[in-house]
Amino acid sequence: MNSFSRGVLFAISSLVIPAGAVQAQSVPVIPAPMKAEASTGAFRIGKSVVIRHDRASASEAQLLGGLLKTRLGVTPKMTSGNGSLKANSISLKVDATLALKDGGYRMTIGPDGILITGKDTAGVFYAMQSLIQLAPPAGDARWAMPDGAAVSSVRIDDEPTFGWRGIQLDVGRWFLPVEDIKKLLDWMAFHKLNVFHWHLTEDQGWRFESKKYPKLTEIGAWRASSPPYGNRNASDGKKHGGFYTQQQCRDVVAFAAKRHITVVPEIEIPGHSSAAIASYPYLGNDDIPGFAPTVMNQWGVQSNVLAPKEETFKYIEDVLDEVCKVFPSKFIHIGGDEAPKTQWKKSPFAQGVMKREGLKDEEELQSYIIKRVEGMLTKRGRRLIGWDEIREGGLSPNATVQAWRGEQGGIDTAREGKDVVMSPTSHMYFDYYQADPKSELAKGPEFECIGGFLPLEQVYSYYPLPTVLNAQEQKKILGLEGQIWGEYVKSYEKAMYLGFPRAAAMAETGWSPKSRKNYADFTERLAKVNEHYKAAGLKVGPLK
Ligand code: TNX
Repeated sequence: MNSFSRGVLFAISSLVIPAGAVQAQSVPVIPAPMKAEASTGAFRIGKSVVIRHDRASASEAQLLGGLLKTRLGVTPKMTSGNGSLKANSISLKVDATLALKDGGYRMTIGPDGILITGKDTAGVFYAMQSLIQLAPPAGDARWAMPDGAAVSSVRIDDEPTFGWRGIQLDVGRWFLPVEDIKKLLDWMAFHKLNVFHWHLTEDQGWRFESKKYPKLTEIGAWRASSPPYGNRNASDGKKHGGFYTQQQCRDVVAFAAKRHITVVPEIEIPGHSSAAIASYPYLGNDDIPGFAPTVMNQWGVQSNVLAPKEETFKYIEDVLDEVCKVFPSKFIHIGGDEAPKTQWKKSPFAQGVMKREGLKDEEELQSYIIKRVEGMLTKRGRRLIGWDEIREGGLSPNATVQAWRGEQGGIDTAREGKDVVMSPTSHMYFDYYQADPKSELAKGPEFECIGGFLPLEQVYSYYPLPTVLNAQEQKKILGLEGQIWGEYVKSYEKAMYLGFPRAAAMAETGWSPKSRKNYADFTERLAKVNEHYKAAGLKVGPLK
């Protein structure tokens, strides 16, 4: 259908379809709301608009005020209100009796005012995000009109489908400053995403300040050289690094919390640990020939893994203690992926531990380590989440598994009655090419990706509930998470180019009822949502 016939169709349908019967699909919001009924007229948001809020919604009102200030040039007046429809007002309130899931909301937009009722403060916040998407983009001339910008009348009932709607960002490979993290968090919030999985340690860099182990950042946060875009075997000869102070991490946590995003930190154990072992060589398998750990300058799976020494366990416990004090999240991610067993095979000490503990192979040694780490987290009231390799050698009693090598690890975990987050490479790896690699690379070496091919439609097509699971087992699937691995992500701009709009496609799966999902309709809404990206100067990937 060309845009002319679409226009005609729209004109006809607005004549013949009575108000109230307009399909939810036509509301240009991503993720698509559960239910949306458009009606006639509009509310105009102008400089004189008032934000009325109950006590519970004070923080949300502040944020809405900030969003509107960017658009109107002035901060709207704020006042307390009991949450009834008032002329020229946007009213916010929480009503825990609302018959919607947590995070759900009802929003009525009409000429007489806007009324937002959240099941909780998250619900109020999500309604605001829908409102912002329905309004013209920041910088649009309509905001400067005498009466302000019009937002068409609609009534929305909305709630999330999955509780875990995440993005993982790897800052171990390339450090990104706090300001960039905050911008990403704002764009996640825009699409109602609620878990920021912050991959803080890698072979190529340690990014979390430890007061007890200062060398982790004095040494571990820096590498001598990196592969440049365009030649993965070469070296740019430039020192690279950086880390977040605990204060900065707390600041990010608070910023995220206001946006109803939980920060789940990841500290990699026992693999992907070259930077930690380079900082404190005693943590590694220092009894093997040729042991000489360094912060790595190349990508790929590295052989350095933590040694199963009591001193190492003490170190892990100390670091996790600091991590738990800074990050209040229920879940702490301990990595667990890609830990080669070569060093343990060669290390007399590791072999001795296996004998002492009656472990039949190195997989069981890995499992022994993870179980002890789980104990450290349980003691602190936290839960362990790790990549699906933590299943090997036996899964810890209360562990949650993030499936990445396909869905199988997630399926097996759910069958054991344990929780799962789905991130299969086939659909959730946003570090893969989103368009033909040749055409991407033709735009410049900075468009290089690690490999793979994951176009938008494939992300959209994913559904994280494998049909081989029964209803009870499916309940163990907490949700899904898109991965922005960092090898080829040197900048915020690249992270956003790879992350969006694929994160928007994932958000719709995570939030909207399955029955609302329709790719053609999604891309039509995305074209409108892209106006918001563009207005903010954001360059995202292909929109189809
Ligand atoms: C595998 S996924 C890794 C990462 C890489 C990624 C690149 C996972 C748990 N480990 O270390 O960055 O592939 O796609």
